[in-house]
Amino acid sequence: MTCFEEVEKMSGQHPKPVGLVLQYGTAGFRAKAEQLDHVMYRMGLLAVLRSKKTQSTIGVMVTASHNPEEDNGVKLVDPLGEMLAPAWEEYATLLANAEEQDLKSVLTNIVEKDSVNLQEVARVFLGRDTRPSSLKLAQAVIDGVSALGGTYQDYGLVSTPQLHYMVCCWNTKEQYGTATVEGYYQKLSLAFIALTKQIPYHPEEMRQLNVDGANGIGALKLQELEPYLEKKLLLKVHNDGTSGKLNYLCGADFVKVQQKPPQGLDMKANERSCSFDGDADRIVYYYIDESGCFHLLDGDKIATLITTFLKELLATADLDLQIAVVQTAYANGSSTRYIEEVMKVPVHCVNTGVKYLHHKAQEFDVGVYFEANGHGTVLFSKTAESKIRQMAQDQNQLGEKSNAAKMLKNTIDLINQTVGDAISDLLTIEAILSIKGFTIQQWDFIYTDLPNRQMKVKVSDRQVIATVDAGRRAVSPAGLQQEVDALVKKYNLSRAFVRPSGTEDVVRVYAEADTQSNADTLAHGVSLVVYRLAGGVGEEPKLLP
Ligand code: 16G
Ligand code: MG
Repeated sequence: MTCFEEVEKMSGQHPKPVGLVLQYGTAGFRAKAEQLDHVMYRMGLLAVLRSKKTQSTIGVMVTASHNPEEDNGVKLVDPLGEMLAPAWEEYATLLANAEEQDLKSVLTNIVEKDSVNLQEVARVFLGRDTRPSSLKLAQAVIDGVSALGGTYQDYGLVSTPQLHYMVCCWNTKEQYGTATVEGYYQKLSLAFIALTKQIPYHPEEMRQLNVDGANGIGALKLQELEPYLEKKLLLKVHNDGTSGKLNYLCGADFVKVQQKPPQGLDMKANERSCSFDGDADRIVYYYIDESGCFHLLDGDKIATLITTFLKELLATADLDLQIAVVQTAYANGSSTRYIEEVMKVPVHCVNTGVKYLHHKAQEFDVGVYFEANGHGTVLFSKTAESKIRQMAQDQNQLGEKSNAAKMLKNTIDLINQTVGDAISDLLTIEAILSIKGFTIQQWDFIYTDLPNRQMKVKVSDRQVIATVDAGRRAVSPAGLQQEVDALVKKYNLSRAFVRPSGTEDVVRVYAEADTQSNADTLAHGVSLVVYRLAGGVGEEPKLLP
């Protein structure tokens, strides 16, 4: 195959560090930026093959999301804006780890196994985050795309969800929207303004929202969006990247895991604030009350708010559509109980990782999925969408029913159905709060979170831990789950689980219980069990001070 000659020639400029083995994990490849040049080049190659195979445009996003600034990563986006198909994740891993001299045969194997027609044209959409290393790594992707004769469009600095959106728009012949960043702002802002049309302008302090941009791409993109919002929403963007470091002491992951406000954001009591992560596909809200106590409104609270809103609208519109919520093991027990028992909406628990939630949510007319960490969106089935659009257009429908259908239609247009999107989620949440006239406290009081704690344990090989039941029970090493169960029994309203991280070389421990101190002690106890039975390395886990 002559077309691989150029690939081999160019590959010399993107050498693979000897002995380096990486895996296409939960969210693509992630590693120290200086280790990734060859991976980027090869993902450019793979994107071309995937594009030929699907006869569609494929996305390549250069980002390591909430990881430290020194890291980087890459993920591929499939034709409708979904995550890369699992079989191709394996190809990605094989390709990234192939020694120089085997590159050609790995490519040939993929082509043969998946019957890729090399004569097809290939097109790749490329995006990158604000990391200093991203520009050079994006160039390596371009080299890969070009070496295999593909064409590309470089969108430059975009959020991950913007790239997903663009890929979906292009491949649906722009039915989903216009495949430009302006098209994205226009679609979202029009839907936001239409959704909140009947609400008079609230006083300025209610329209104001503090946003911690994690010193990343989200801050830049929000500033571009703001003029489209006609002052219905006043965004005060902090950690906008002009001075601070990406994700350092700020961002959604920091706030969620540390359960405290980010640095660089001076909040007054009861002010509504939120944080994005480094590539703007996660969002969490929070506030500080009059006594200085910090309150976090995470993905579970967001899912509850959005589901309440949608369920009420579906009832008012008298639309018989099935709504369900998809969560992971990290969902706070109080949220699951509230959604199932009070709201009477079915909840499904799946493995950690966006692709699992997304996939499950596709089974319902209206599938709301959120990870506790703030990644989530709503999926509407084709049937649901057409019923809603039809009713919204129907001149014979009057009053409340017609109004509810129109609001549902605008919500469909506002939410990014390709993937969780901090900007689109922010607008959806703000619209709902504004329509319901809710303060952040009223939203927070819907249910009370169970105190919880997350810890990490370093072990020599985290793969010794195998889990079942959506990551909630460990089946190896032997005896581990029994010891966890025994510890859990000692507390009230308690729950704990351990799972190997898909993005870091650690085992994660989660515990919740009736009080913070019980959750802390339980998490610590479980961490010690992991350390002892799963080959802990370094210092023993310590109880948090
Ligand atoms: C990635 C996943 C996220 C998941 C997290 C878990 C995507 C796009 N992102 O960030 O959904 O919650 O990994 O990380 O799938 P962990 O395996 O290290 O706990
Ligand atoms: Mg992210």
